[in-house]
Amino acid sequence: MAEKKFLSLTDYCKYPEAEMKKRALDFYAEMRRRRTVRNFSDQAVDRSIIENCLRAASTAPSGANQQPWSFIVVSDQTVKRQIREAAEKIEKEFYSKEATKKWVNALEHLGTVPSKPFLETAPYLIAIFSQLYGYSANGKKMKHYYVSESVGIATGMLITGLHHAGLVSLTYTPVNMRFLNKILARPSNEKPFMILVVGYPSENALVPAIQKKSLEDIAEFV
Ligand code: IYR
Repeated sequence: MAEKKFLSLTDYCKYPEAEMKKRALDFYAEMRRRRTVRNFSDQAVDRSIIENCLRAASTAPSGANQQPWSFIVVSDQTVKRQIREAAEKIEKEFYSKEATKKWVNALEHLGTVPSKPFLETAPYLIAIFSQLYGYSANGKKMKHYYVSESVGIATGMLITGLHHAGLVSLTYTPVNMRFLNKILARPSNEKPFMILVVGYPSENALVPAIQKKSLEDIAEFV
């Protein structure tokens, strides 16, 4: 029999309206607790937690369902050190260059500096790559659609899943990340999207005193 092209939407759950309101509010309460953390503990995290968060991220919608992402999970101490060394080289230049002065000023309230010890302390660095193009079954180059949107959505879902599981993360993006292709032996169709640093916060972790914009400031109902 030919494979079915469409299936019934059997997994959809319709909740009573009161329950929907509670779910939306509860989810907001959980999400507003999420903070980007730069002070990590070296406490190990069971790999199965990361695996299931990645499975959750992999359910993200993507252009033409091409799923143009690769998640390289680094826990090896030597590889983490290599990533730290390469990243700090980029950061030293970033923080000292005249060309990025305005940008560096805009970051002042975050307290970021060129030194990135979390790249060695945190148990996992998830290097996320965008597949700019793919390959069809016969080895021909295949265009990928809406790559940055797709990878951004999957990354957002990963960040959400990790938070939901009880971990913290840092979206880390040095200005040039091509060194990741070399260190992690990724093919040239893969462009580094970000490093997601994952683990537990250190005991005395501090986060910047910053606010999110209000609903009125970000949304309009027309
Ligand atoms: N990559 C640098 C600079 C930096 C850039 C942005 I945009 C930030 O939100 C935070 C930092 C660093 O991580 O220090």
